[in-house]
Amino acid sequence: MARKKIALIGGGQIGGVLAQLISLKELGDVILFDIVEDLPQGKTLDIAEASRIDGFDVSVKGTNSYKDIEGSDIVIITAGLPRKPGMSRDDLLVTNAKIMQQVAEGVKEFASNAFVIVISNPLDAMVTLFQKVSGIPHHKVMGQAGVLDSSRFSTFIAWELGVSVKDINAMVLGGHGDTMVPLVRYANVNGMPVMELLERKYGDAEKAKEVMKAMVDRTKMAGGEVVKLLKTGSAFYSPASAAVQMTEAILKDEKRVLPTCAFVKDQYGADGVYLGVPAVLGADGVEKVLEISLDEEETAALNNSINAVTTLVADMERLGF
Ligand code: TXD
Repeated sequence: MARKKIALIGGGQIGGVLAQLISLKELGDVILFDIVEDLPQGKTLDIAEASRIDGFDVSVKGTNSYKDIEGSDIVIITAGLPRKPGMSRDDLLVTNAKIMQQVAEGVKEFASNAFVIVISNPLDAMVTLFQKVSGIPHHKVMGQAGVLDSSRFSTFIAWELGVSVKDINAMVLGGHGDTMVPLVRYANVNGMPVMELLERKYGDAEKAKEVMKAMVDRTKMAGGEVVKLLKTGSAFYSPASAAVQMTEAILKDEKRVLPTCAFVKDQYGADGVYLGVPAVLGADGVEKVLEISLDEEETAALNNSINAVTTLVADMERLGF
């Protein structure tokens, strides 16, 4: 079987970690694209020179030419500016939309058969724009946000309960912004509801709710928390790990159920929009969106998030994108 080819558009912080992780896991040959001359070449040379030490054997190269992404099986897009302290993801709209248009043209010309995972912010709008400009079918174009947001939520739960994060299952749906919806009721530790464990820990249902609310709020603001600490950019290790998990699910046809920014048709009260939902990822990309019942509060929160995403996309379209 021919080796897979993975193109990374954007050779900044996330792009660099993606190139390293994909090489370490030998998921395929890596081509790292950036408009900055020599940057992707330098990063990939550095990564390749660790191959003897880490024992991986794939080709990892940098480029400033879209031609080199030709024949890619997967394209992961991080091109665009990250947030600075005090900025919301939506503040990046105009700058990153211009970049995303160029990227979509490049991918359309040279890798229109690829599966595409968009990471650039504002995520939901960027995925929508990329799909529109590239014309690549909806099931092959998705965004990464939920895997990371869910991992953040899981990490906080594990710390709070003093148990291994490996046993936490918690999911975040909705858009990748302040309106995201951490699903508290479904969060569990190997099947045991997190809320019950919190109630037992504190012997007080009200206190348990308070503690959970703090974790939910921290999850929603987790990106901003990192931005505030880094001061010069946003999270990059964890978003790269998240996109690699999605890439692996597709390349290995794993049928993983991962919260994905996927095109939703008449599910969860949304129709014809990209939204964070539980999706089955396999050899056909987004193979299915799984629907679960939501209570009144969860439905209201998700509707609020759908509205935020729709408004942002409408703003983008009004700006001529
Ligand atoms: O979970 C998520 N989805 C995210 C998304 C979590 C964290 C950060 N997220 C967003 O990813 C962030 O807000 C940014 O929009 C992207 C990329 O973040 P990163 O930290 O990697 O940003 P960098 O280091 O600034 O890298 C961006 C690179 C940089 O090297 C630029 O030269 C390049 O993008 N760039 C371009 N590449 C290709 N084509 C064009 N036009 C272009 N313009 C800039």
